[in-house]
Amino acid sequence: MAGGGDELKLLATWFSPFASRVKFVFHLKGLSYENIEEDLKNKSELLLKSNPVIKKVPVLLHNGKPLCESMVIVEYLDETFAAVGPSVVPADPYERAVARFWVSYIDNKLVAPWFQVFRGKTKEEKAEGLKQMFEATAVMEVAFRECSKGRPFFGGDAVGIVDVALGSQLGWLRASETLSGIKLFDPAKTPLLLAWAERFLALDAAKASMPESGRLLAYAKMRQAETDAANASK
Ligand SMILES: N[C@@H](CCC(=O)N[C@@H](CS)C(=O)NCC(=O)O)C(=O)O
Repeated sequence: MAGGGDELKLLATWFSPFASRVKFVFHLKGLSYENIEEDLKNKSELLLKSNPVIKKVPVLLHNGKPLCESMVIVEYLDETFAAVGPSVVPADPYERAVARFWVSYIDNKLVAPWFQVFRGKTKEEKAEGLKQMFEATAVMEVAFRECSKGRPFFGGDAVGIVDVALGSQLGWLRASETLSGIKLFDPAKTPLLLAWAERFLALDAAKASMPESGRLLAYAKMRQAETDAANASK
């Protein structure tokens, strides 16, 4: 793998879809890195020192210098190692700005409501989260048509930052679908996203960066049971 001379360490947890975004770029570019597995119930001094503001993974340590927030790290790696492997950030300023808009939309309108469904305290809260997720998925179907212009990815012929942002969430989205029996990506309503998801998951970088589906499903089941028990006792 490339990246010789640079020390790249990633503070992560195996199940984190946000850490998967960064791992995806490492694998896509063929950059060597050291994965440091965090226990989020007992965060290390290194994590607390490196990300004192939000105290979350992923954190990149580039030659010892910390950087937080998954998509900030993705763009930083893309720029810093521009000469190594494929690029995920569009070179054209307008296309770059549009792609960043969709990344922000994914985090605010799809991922945030998903947390509400998973962790919501009441049935109403969960139902509202689910409604918002379906609305956002319908919007992303149209966004895919517009961004891809008939090509395989949001980024066109190759994956871009929108693919990385959404694609790395697919493991959790699928685990949630299995647990709830509710399909978010639907052959009738979101055929383009359904086909895109298959394409994304078939990429070597996706296989190398995303959690194994059986292990993730067991973990999601356990977390769901923990959350339900905590809500029931309130
Ligand atoms: N917006 C952040 C989200 C990161 C995040 O939520 N990480 C979770 C793991 S999936 C975490 O570290 N949680 C620990 C905590 O909430 O204390 C990013 O994109 O990096």
